[in-house]
Amino acid sequence: MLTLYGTLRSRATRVVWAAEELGLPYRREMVVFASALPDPKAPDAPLNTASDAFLAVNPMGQLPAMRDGDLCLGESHAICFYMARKAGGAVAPDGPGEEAEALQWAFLAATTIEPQAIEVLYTVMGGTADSAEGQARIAAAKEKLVRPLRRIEAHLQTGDWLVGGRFTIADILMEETLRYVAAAPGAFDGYPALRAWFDRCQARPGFQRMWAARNAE
Ligand SMILES: N[C@@H](CCC(=O)N[C@@H](CS)C(=O)NCC(=O)O)C(=O)O
Repeated sequence: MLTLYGTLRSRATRVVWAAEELGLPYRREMVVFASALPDPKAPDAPLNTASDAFLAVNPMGQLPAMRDGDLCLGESHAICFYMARKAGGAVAPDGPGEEAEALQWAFLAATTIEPQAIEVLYTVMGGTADSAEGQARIAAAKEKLVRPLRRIEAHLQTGDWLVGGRFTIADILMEETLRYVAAAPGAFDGYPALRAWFDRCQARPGFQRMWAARNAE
């Protein structure tokens, strides 16, 4: 059976949510961040991102990772596309056209949106969002997000989902990236269709199951 590695306090949320939505059987193996341990290489240390056993699966030492037989993958988007191809069904892109559209949204999320999303998240998590410097960082990130968010807003004005008129992994990958942006006050002000779609995504039973598991960690 396919194994998904990682604490849900990481981008493992998106691969677990995707597996849930795709109806793909999987087992989850907890991997914690090496940075959270006093000595990640200690013999009694829990499986962590610096453990040799984990590095054998993902030599980048990052979460999430996946093993399916001899296939080992890092990179959350690659894992989601692999699982979608394997599972098929309505949540997977259907055919080369839909797959390319889903990839288009996934690359937009990963390359253009995610750096700004991480900037917002780290500023908020670091507790500096209210400082002048933090506010400036968030404002700069939001400014850089105007073009992609307008693009998504315009697309969602014409339909409920990103690809194929139905919920797919494209929605998962985009929502999980924008979830970090949502930490900024008023992040989606001026983007009503995007806001409604974001809420629709989070109302999915698969998201709710994943979120409950994350909160239980
Ligand atoms: N592009 C990678 C990013 C992976 C990544 O940065 N993961 C974070 C957790 S969300 C991590 O493992 N950070 C610890 C580290 O980089 O050492 C993906 O989407 O899977």
